[in-house]
Amino acid sequence: MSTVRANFQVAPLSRVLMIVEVALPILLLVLGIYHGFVQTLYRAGIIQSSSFAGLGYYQGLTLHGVINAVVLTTFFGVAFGNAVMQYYLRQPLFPTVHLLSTGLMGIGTLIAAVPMLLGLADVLYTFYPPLKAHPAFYIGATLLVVGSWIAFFGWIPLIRRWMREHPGQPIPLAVLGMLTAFIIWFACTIPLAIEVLFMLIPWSLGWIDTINIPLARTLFWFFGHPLVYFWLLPTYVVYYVMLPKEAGGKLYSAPAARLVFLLFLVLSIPVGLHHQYTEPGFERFWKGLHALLTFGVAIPSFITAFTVAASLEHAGVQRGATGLFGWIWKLPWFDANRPIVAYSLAGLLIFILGGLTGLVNASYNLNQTIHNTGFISGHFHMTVGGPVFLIILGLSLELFSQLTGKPVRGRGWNIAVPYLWALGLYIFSPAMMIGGLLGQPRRTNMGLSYLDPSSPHFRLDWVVTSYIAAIGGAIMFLAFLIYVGVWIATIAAPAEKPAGLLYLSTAESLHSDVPTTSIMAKLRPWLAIAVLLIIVSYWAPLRQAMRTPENAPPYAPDNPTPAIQVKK
Ligand code: HAS
Repeated sequence: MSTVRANFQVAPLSRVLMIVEVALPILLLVLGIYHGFVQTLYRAGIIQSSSFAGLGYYQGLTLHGVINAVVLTTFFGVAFGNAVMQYYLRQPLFPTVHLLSTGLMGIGTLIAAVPMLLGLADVLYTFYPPLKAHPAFYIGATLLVVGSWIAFFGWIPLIRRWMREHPGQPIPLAVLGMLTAFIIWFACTIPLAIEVLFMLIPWSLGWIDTINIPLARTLFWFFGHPLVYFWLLPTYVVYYVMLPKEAGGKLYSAPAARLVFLLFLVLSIPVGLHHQYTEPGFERFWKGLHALLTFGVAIPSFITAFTVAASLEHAGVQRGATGLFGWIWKLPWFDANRPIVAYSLAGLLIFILGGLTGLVNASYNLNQTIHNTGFISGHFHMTVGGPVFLIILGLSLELFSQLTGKPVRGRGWNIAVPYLWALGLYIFSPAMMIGGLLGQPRRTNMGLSYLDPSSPHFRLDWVVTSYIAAIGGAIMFLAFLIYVGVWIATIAAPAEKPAGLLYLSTAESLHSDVPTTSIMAKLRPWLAIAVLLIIVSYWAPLRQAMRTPENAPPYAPDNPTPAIQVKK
């Protein structure tokens, strides 16, 4: 694997647009994280209303999920992709394409934010029916997605040009990682576009009265699970490309890393029915097939666990470690000048439990116990809320610093953030998971009678797990406040370097990279298998979902009765 060490000077327009791409979602995150924290307080009965701002439970939960899981991740994916393409391909972005892409994403976000803030879109980040939003929510979300597609389309000519100019070299690993992330994203947002354009928007505009819920949900989960790998792959790019170097060593195997990205391309999509095990209407065989493929998509993460651990061991040995586990203590856990190490290591430690609980979810029988319980919230906070979120926090600040030339201020505080967050998460998520195993639902606004000792529904065990989760939530909130403080100090600092000098540290590989003749240096065969698997796994379930009569009226969870929601 070739390494690039020189800085890359980002063009002035792209520099401004990239600042918007990293800073806007971090600003919105203040609202998103706050609403997560108040959820934990509300569930424990510490506050009576779900939000100090007086919003409804589902309204706050929608803001929390949409900002944290959709807006932040999409903006970061595009910003990091833009950085990776410019840095490794040594080419500027097309200015018009960049402007259009960031503009559409920003406008879409603002359009979707209005109905969410007005309580006209309490549909959660999963937004499938019978929950119904104002049309502006769907239109805004569509613009956000289209903007991210445009960024992706703009990278393709740059990659092709690089390949023409570098015959005999496989594309840089980071480029492959971001390319696979966006191919997965593009492919999985097509069924979402079908659902939104042909079902949800006409329904919310009142052109049709009822909607086929199983079909809408199937199209949503066709998108919804690959989505999580769109979130995860930029994190894996950092673990493979940047972390080994920052930790003081080399990547153990570039070919293994390439295989991981290609396996995700093949296996990320045909697994969505594992979110629908409990739903009727699908023959068991198809749920079983999706279960099998879900175990398949865990394999690239297992390969990652071993490859990243081997790379870290190599780094520890380079730093003088001896013995079987001596490398662990030699890693620069607390080096304030290498914050990406702290953000990565904390994330990896979280992902051990986050990933393993995914395997529990994937098991058809175990899923019957934990589906729709707090266990699921425990799982996804240790995945998207763990490694993914921490890499987004760590790198957003770093990119902002490079794009503005301002040094990161409060470096010691900065590296405290991931460890504090991990501590809070290791309290919050297991409490949610245990609560889930005790039958506690993942969401609730039904009066919380389990908190009331005089109620026949009183559940002391749920009270205890909710309190522990609130303690974890408070620690996570504190970590985020420190992070915001570091951002404010950085923004206030005067620039010390020229603005827009991009630098992404890049590890060499211990094992030589693949030759261009290798199947691992080609995309087409993997794409062909991916398409085949999607057709095989989704053909029958989609037909089975379409058999269901279209008969469901909308439902508003925060406000179930008003006439605006139930069309007469
Ligand atoms: Fe998941 C539900 C199965 C991974 C996110 N998942 C969700 C939801 C979200 C989510 C958001 O099968 C909720 C959706 C909703 O709102 O309803 N998930 C899996 C499986 C995996 C998995 C099998 N999920 C993720 C990732 C996510 C994510 C990644 C976000 C980024 N998930 C499910 C299922 C459901 C589900 C069911 C539906 C449940 C239901 O009933 O509703 C796998 O990909 C996980 C594989 C990962 C591993 C871990 C590898 C470990 C690593 C760390 C190594 C550590 C090192 C440390 C090297 C096997 C890489 C070294 C040591 C030092 C000392 C430094």
